[in-house]
Amino acid sequence: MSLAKKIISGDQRALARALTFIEDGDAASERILAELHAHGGKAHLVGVTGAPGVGKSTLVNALAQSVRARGDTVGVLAVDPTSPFSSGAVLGDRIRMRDLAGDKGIYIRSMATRGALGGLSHATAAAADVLDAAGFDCVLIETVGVGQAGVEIAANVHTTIVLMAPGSGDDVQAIKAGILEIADILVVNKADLSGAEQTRAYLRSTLTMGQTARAVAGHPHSEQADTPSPGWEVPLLMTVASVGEGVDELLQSLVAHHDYLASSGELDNRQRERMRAIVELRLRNRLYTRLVQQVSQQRFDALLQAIVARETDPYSAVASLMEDID
Ligand SMILES: Nc1nc2c(ncn2[C@@H]2O[C@H](COP(=O)(O)OP(=O)(O)OP(=O)(O)O)[C@@H](O)[C@H]2O)c(=O)[nH]1
Ligand SMILES: [Mg+2]
Repeated sequence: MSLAKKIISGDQRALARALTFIEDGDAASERILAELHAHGGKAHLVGVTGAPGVGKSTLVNALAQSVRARGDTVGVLAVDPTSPFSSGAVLGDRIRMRDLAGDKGIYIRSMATRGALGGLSHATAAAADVLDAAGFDCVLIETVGVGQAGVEIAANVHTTIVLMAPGSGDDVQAIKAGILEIADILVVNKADLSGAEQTRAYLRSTLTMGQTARAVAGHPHSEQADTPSPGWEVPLLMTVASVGEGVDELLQSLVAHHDYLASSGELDNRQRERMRAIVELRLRNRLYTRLVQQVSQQRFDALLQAIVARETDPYSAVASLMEDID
């Protein structure tokens, strides 16, 4: 039986092997992903992002159990862009999750991205597709919301949960980095700490400003001006992930967002954009590989030398290289 068939039949060891292939950028992953593709497209893909230490792992852990309690199956990916090793927190969660040992309805995996083709974002998308094809109803993906990684996750999922915590000043930084724009659901975690209410009030006013600005900017010229859709108002929730407070409400918002996406046609749009990103990245990689195969190292080095010597420029050099490939 092929690895893909084993994955579809619920073999979690096969699933783990496929995810390792993806992590390592192993060529075998392409074949597996190709075979799995027809079986995907059913899972609700959810990204959870936020600054280091805001409680992402703790929340994902609690959310996963809440999803299970509802009777749905759940796959969890903790993606670490910085370290080739699993972070302590994730490992700790894994051990805690052993309480659920024997429950095939839950699968947890932390992923680093050594050498994965196309980097973190691509490996994450591929891993999510594998869990989707394996039949999990919900796939939760934790990424640290620092810089690009935080923003890129949104392109890989259907619903993005942005997590903040009181008192760190991270909220201001995050807002500057554009993290609010990608939030479908905004959560203030560590609501048990002082300052949570101020953080909520601050986010509330920022959200309201953003939504007003969008409504004004989008009104007369927007394509949807004459077909008003109910739209989605970003909920602002409070949680204490460490004791599971507010987690059921968060799950309700997740389900509501999925319903909104499905009924508004936005789910189809997001699926298409995900596939477009995957196809474009593959094409870019393949074309670049072809170029590297067809242009000799000497030719490349000579051009580089000429650029450094200012005898030619990078733009003409690329144009000239493009003429070399068929
Ligand atoms: N007081 C309080 N502490 C919390 C809460 N949620 C999580 N924590 C604690 O905050 C710390 C960080 O939690 P993690 O879940 O590891 O945070 P994270 O965002 O996954 O961290 P990284 O993956 O390292 O970025 C841990 O000590 C948690 O126990 C909460 O709601 N209230
Ligand atoms: Mg974590």
